[in-house]
Amino acid sequence: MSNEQKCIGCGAILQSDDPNLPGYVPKSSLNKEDVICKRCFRLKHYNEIQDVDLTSDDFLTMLNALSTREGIIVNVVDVFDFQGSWINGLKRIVGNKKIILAANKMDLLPKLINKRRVQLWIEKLAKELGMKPDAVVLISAEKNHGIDELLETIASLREGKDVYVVGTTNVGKSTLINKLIESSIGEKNVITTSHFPGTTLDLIDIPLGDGTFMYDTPGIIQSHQMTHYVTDKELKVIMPKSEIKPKNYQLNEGQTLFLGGLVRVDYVQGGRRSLNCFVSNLLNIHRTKTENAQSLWERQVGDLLTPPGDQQFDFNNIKKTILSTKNVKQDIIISGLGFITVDAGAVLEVYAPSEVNVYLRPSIL
Ligand SMILES: Nc1nc2c(ncn2[C@@H]2O[C@H](COP(=O)(O)OP(=O)(O)OP(=O)(O)O)[C@@H](O)[C@H]2O)c(=O)[nH]1
Ligand SMILES: [Mg+2]
Repeated sequence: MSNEQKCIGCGAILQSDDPNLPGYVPKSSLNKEDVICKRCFRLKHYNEIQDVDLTSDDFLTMLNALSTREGIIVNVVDVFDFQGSWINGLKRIVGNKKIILAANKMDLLPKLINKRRVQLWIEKLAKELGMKPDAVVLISAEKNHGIDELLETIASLREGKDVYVVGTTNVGKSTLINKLIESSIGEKNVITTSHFPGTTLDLIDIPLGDGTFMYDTPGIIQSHQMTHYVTDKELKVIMPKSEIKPKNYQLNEGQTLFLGGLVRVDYVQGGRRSLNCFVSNLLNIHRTKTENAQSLWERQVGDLLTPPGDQQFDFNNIKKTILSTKNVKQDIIISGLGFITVDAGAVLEVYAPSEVNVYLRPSIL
């Protein structure tokens, strides 16, 4: 490892040459202990993000560098956006290491949901996506649930090796590590966390006491998530913070639901039925007739149908996805925004910004 000093909040190498680049601190702070950079300071105290020039490829390269090191992997995924927070080919990227899948943000799912079923559902999806994890643990880093079980699982699998916590941006890697630090030395919020994707910028090492380390890593950017196409203010509306209260709508064919003004869901065929929406409690859902939907969207985006604000919504960049639930109950996923549970036998058309993934998966319920 280099002996360059790093920001304890985000892992960026400290420098005092350019305030606009990662790791900036005034010269006078450079040689102090436990320094945080200007960007982390502003994130922690004002919740303001300073953009950096690192790309998706830079972060993948960092992850790929783990392949030559010894260690085990804790892959944090977001249960609310499981496939959206999946890294394809992770085992290949990090070298053939043991993988613990930590399914985070369990607190967002309705409490009535059966944990055992969620566990099996995750194991099944992981298998379909080509991974056979050595363990799956359900956690909520924020609420401190399942953390002891995760620690025990790590202890039983790591055989004295380092532990790398990896995942896509915003899944809660740093929040999780903060909880682990807090439970061992009592200090709170050592690492910077935020609702902005791309908070952590480089590896951050946390000593485990026996000469080995746990590492926080920068998240891999998933550009197919809605979170990348909204403003900072809108991000606060669409990112759920507490247990989601599903909103259930009884629809007839020819009716449409708007999720804010970001997504239009036309119910085309399948008789009267319910669409159960799992999105942030702050996101407005609006029902209308499909025949009026497009003109309403264009007139009311940014007003009745918000977020987005009207200023930047691009109607030329909308993609239509036709979905049919065939013979089983399924969830329509709108990556980074949420999902809608629909029973068998429905045809729907979903309009969303063209970069955002829209697809069906077996229902979590
Ligand atoms: N509801 C809920 N939110 C969580 C949980 N864990 C983290 N979050 C929130 O998710 C957001 C991202 O958390 P971070 O810990 O910064 O995520 P990260 O994976 O380190 O993100 P990057 O550093 O950008 O890769 C923050 O707004 C957290 O408060 C959780 O268990 N439940
Ligand atoms: Mg982080």
